[in-house]
Formats: sequence, structure tokens, C-alpha cells
Amino acid sequence: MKIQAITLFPEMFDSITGYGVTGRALQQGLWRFEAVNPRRFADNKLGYIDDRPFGGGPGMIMMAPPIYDAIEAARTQTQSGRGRVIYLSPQGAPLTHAKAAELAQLSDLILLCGRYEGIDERLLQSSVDEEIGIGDFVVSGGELPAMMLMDAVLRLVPGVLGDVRSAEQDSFSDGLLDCPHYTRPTEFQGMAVPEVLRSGNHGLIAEWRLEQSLRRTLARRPDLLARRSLIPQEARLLQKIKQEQRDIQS
Ligand code: 4FN
Repeated sequence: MKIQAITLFPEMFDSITGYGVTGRALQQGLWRFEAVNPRRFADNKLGYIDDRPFGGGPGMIMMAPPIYDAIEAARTQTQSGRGRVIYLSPQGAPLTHAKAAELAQLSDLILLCGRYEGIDERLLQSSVDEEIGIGDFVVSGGELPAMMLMDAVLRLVPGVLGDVRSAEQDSFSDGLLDCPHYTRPTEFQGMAVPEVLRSGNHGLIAEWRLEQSLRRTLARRPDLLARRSLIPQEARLLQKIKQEQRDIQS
């Protein structure tokens, strides 16, 4: 996979290219990265690519022509000759694990990172295939959202995670929150490790973990449960949890 970012701050991407599983995978040649700075395509010697908004108001808007040229330059550097152009934007549909899995199948992503108040709407109409957001909060630019998307996508590219099982076992990839995790020491600040995890009974351990995942999902993210079908074992455990909570109420 090749990922290109259209960004005024290429150095920000040193964090994802230089560290952790994404950094190692880049060194191994499992993906490639290129930043394209739209300042290269400014129509003025000073390199500014923003201007004041028509209609007035605060802040500046990124101009369409230099962004357009940057995207076209990125397209010439794709493996496929085109590539999907994604604008990281609070107007976009929220990023999900399913969307990350879809993007992980593609050979070329071009990630457009906004700054200032955003980008001229005509550029979005002419050149953007898809808008994706990562949450309902104000940020200063699209670079961190782009890197979050990259991390989520790259983990799903074959070979990026050394151990295939850890990608499958992660919470969310099966639509439930994670169960609690424990390691040494067996006691910390008066708190013991749940006995079942030290029992060696792997059937019981798996069932305990599933029950914990269901409890947490029900308590903290019931929206996730609503969107997901349950296998018989999960339905049975969930009934048990709900009955237990009704018993406490009465
Ligand atoms: N943000 C909101 C409403 C209106 C504007 C913003 C905002 C960066 C270029 C966009 C924000 C949030 C999630 C990109 C926020 C994201 C961005 C994202 C983003 C500079 C213009 C801007 C959501 C609070 C109602 C600034 C909310 N995911 N504007 O933050 O790019 O990807």
C-alpha cells in the first residue's frame, strides 16, 4: 500500500513513519509514504496558499488551485494511476473499523489534511472521493486525524502486525469492548488477579472474558451491542447479566 498526505506540515508524519508497528512495517517495505506540500504549487514566491473567505468572517481558507495541483502530483506517484482521495473532515462520516478494513484493501490512499478554516468547497467537489471524520471535537488540522486513520488501516495490512492473532482478538474487530487484562504481580495495592485467570481452565477463562466484554459493552457502549448480532453463548451470558441487574434493582 502507498499512502500520500497532502499537508502543510510533512514533518508531523515522522511520528507514524518512525515509531512502533507502523514504523517497522515501513522499514520492511510493507507500505510506502510520501508527503506532498501544496506550498510547492503556490502562485506566489512567498508560498502562501490561503486567502480570506468570500462573504467575510474570521480566519483563512485554503485555495483550490494549489491543492488541486498537489493532488494531481500525488496521482502521478500512485501505483494504480489514480488512488482514493480522502478529506479528513468533521463533516465526514465517522471512521469505523469496517471503513478501515475497506481502505486496507486499496493500493493507494491520498489523504488531504486541512488547516485554517478549511478548504474551498469547489476543490472538494472536483477532487475528493470521500470525507471521513474521527470524532466530534475541534482540532487545529487534519494531520492528526489522518495519522489515526493511517494507523487503523495499516494494522489491517497483512504482515504489519507480526502476530496475526492480535489483530483478530482486538476489541472492536468483533464489535465488543475489551475484557480487563492482568499481568504480574499477582497482587497490586491490595487487589488480586481474578482467580479464574490463574485456574488454567481455558474454557472457563474464555467464557469469563466474553462475559466481561459483554458487561462493559452493555454499561459503557450499549450502541455497539445494538448494532451487532449475538451468538447463542453471548445471548445467554447477556441474559444472565441483565437478570442479575434486575435482581439488584428489586
Ligand atoms: N477540523 C466541528 C465543527 C466545525 C469545525 C470543526 C473543526 C481542522 C481545517 C477543519 C475536526 C474534527 C474531526 C478531521 C469541528 C477532523 C477535524 C476530524 C478537522 C482545520 C478545517 C478542522 C466536529 C466539533 C462539530 C477545524 C465539530 N476528523 N474545524 O475542528 O479537520 O478529521
